[in-house]
Amino acid sequence: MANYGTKIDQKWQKIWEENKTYKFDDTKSDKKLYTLEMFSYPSGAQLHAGHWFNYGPTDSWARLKRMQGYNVFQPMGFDAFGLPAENYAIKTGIHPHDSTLKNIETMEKQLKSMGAMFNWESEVVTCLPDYYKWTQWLFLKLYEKGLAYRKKAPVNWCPSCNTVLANEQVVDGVCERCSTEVTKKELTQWFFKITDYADELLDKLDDLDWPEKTKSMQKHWIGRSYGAEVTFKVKDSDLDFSVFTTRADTLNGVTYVVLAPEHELVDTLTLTDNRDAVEAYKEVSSKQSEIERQSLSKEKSGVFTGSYAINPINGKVVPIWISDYVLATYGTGCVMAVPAHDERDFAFATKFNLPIERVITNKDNTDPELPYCEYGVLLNSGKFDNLTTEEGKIKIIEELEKDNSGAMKKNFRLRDWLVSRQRYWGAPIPIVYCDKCGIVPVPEKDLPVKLPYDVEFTPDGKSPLSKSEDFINTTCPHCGGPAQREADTLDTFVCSSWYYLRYADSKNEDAPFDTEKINKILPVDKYVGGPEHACMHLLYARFITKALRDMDYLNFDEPFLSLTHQGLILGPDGLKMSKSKGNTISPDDYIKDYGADVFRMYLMFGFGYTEGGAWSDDGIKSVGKFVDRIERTLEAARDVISTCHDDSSIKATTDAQEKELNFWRHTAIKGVSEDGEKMQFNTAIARLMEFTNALHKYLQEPIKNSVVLTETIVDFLKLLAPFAPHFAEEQWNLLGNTSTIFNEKWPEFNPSALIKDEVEIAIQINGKIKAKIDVPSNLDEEGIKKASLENETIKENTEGKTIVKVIVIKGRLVNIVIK
Ligand code: ANZ
Ligand code: ZN
Repeated sequence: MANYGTKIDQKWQKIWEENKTYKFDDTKSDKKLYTLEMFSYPSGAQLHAGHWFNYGPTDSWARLKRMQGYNVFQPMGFDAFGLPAENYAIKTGIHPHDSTLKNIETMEKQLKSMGAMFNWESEVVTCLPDYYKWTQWLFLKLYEKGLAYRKKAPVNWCPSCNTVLANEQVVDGVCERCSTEVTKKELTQWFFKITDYADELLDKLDDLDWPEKTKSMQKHWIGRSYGAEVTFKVKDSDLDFSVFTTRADTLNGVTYVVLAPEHELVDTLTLTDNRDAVEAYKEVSSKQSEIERQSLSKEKSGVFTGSYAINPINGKVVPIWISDYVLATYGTGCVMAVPAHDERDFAFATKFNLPIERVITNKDNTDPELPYCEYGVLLNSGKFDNLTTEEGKIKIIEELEKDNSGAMKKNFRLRDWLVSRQRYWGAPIPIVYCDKCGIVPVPEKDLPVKLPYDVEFTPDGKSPLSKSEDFINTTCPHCGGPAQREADTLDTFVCSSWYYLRYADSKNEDAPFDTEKINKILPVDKYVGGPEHACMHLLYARFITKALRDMDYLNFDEPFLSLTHQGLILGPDGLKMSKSKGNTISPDDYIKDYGADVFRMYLMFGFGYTEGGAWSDDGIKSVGKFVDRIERTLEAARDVISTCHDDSSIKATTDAQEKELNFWRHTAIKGVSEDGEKMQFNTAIARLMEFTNALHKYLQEPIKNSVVLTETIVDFLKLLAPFAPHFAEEQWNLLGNTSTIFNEKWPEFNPSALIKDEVEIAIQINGKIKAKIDVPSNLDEEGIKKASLENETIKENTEGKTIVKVIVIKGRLVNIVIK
């Protein structure tokens, strides 16, 4: 095997490091390019194929941009706090701090073996005090601005991870980490007020160069709907409550109202006779997940409170029920039920024999079957009859506004971000509770609030830090009296919500970052990572950027201008890699055999970057052979060049051969530049393969032009360099160059070289292709006809037949009609 393996890798990695080849010049403001890959969790001790697929091709992209004159910043670090590291520690019995730092060391080594242009001098590790000090600072700033607050609320609880979860971490009713069914718990917790930014988070999505699917997932998650809040008075009482509806047009069709079982008025509205049933129902529904409760197919259940409400539009009296299909946390926690025009209300009314009143008909006045959930024309709606539903909605809200019984209202699905975690391995929340002074933020000068090392961290539902006397007991920063520290730690997504800012000024000891500095380096121009963070990390980071902007710490609106999700590399069996299935691919073994470049190039050539696919050993073998072939070809080329120099004579090739070589050279320059830019690495590498073939063919010619040959391999190596950095650097060096190829200018293609002098013509007989021939592109119709009929295959096929007609389509096709 050729010697482009680990030895060459290490040689160049060392030289690049010593020469600081990839150092980012932060004094230059021109053509800065911040390329960022999602940093990894150091939970398992190994870098896997997925990391490689994220980092390798992105690095190639960044190298290409560098050669195009960009000043590239490509930092790397570790998302080191959080459940994965803690669970790993629990499994192995090693303290999370020790195992994490050890894993980081291993992963750093592996990452370095990739030979990526990472700016290691800007590394961040989120579990180290010099980082989490500033995560705590961020918390304090949000607190100062009223964007961090504490409240008692029913929260998602994972009984297996023994901690609360943010809404975003509950997927289809189960914990996104361990798939355990999530339950509800009433707890006092810290929240970040991300809902303050709901509108902007939604509206600004349109400006971003992000995958459409990710944008639409975020849009849906934020879930803005326009509707109305309508107030119903309780009959024989001075109480009232509001419902949120997107269909105010149906107000005349309300036949009952429903409160969520957790609604604060339920107890007051429940009459003595109904109390037992209501209590029993509340008990049962508290055990259900939101997903179960919202399921359309679920049999409807509920109980009557005994009280009635008054419809503000027509004074009609309707019963007040409770049911679990109404969620406490959405809208106002109660709905006006319109069984004629809403499926769930229809099912409920049918089951409990409640009246169903049609208020919408088709535009052509044919009464559609109920429930009818589309738009149409109003009827049974008094003075609003005959209005379209769209007009009716507006008119009815206007009517309600007159006596303040209703108003337009925007509503969001997005909830505030719950950031407290009852776990050990996270940044302590910098808050102190004092009997006298209440909630007291830790002053900035006392940061970091250090995470103590000696803590019993096996999860049991209580915050591990609460069991550490030394940590918990402190003095109040305000009055100096005895006080207690907050025992919860921060959701690890808080750590990762701002790491891309810290990279730009990672050594700053006086501040999280210098505003002037980061305004120069940020926003991130290209962000690459998995799609699984659409509604978590990517949303949180956008929120934090906007919040810091509003505090004047930065001057940009969005953290990540352009986003790409790499696909998933599957095991050879086409299934997701997992240790239990035994189908994982360990990059290290392959790198030992093939070197980092072949591994990286296979990932780029074997898969669509955003698609991924199943690993194949044959695939990497064939890329290995390709690199072998390049090496042999370049060696042969160098031989030719040096013998020419020896006898100091420049041999000339024929025009046609040079033209042919030039054609493939410029086709490759164009293709690699355009496809590489779009991260279409597989087709970019295919262009390099064609180019290699052309080079190889040219070298078979008896006479060669060494000037042309030299120019050509210089371009070839430049085009290859982003994809096989060590190998290309070595070959560049063998050509006698002493400085790095990555300081070279990217070649530009010459459009005139792309015009081929010959064109390929397909020859058909009675419409079926029989042969293909190359003819000069300026050959006239007669000439093409002649050349076609002289072709051997055509001669054989037409022998003894009558040629009725010959149709020539210039530049493409000849059709011979025979009988
Ligand atoms: C009356 C009505 C009539 C409704 C009709 C729909 C159709 P989106 O679009 O998702 O915002 N709703 C409001 N609060 C709810 C809660 N806490 N739990 C369950 N359902 C709730 O949905 C808004 C609609 O969902 C509202 O409009 C309300 O039902 C229901 F023919 O009000 B509608
Ligand atoms: Zn105090």
